[in-house]
Amino acid sequence: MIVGIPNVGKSTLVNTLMGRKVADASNVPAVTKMQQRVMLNGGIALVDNPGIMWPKIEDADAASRLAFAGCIPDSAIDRELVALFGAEQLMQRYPALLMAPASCPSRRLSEGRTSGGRSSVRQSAAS
Ligand SMILES: Nc1nc2c(ncn2[C@@H]2O[C@H](COP(=O)(O)OP(=O)(O)O)[C@@H](O)[C@H]2O)c(=O)[nH]1
Ligand SMILES: [Mg+2]
Repeated sequence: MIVGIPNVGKSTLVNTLMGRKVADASNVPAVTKMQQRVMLNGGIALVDNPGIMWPKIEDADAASRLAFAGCIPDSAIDRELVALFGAEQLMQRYPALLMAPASCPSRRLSEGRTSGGRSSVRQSAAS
């Protein structure tokens, strides 16, 4: 039985274990509408399920974290506010990772400019 909040990879796990696409998976929540049972080789049953959520989320931060994680459909959230909330969380929790060269386009850009005038954006756009 595969159970969890929406959009965390339950159906993808089923497909991976089966070695082929048997369940719809998507980067939006609430794609799996019904329970789906499939059999693995060896007689093990896998049961994919629609995501489950708390009936009522009273804590505003918890709701925002769930929204930022993609558990709540876009039609039910203010995308700009959720994005700002998420950016703030990431900056508070992972400042070093955000500033690492591989994850910071503005830093790559400035590095490109100081090393001979050809920015990495121009290079990748040309390739
Ligand atoms: N980065 C990453 N993305 C994943 C992983 N598993 C699933 N996804 C993506 O997460 C999104 C939701 O997957 P899905 O299987 O539909 O989630 P479900 O709603 O829990 O069934 C899809 O865009 C998947 O491609 C994973 O292990 N890593
Ligand atoms: Mg699913």
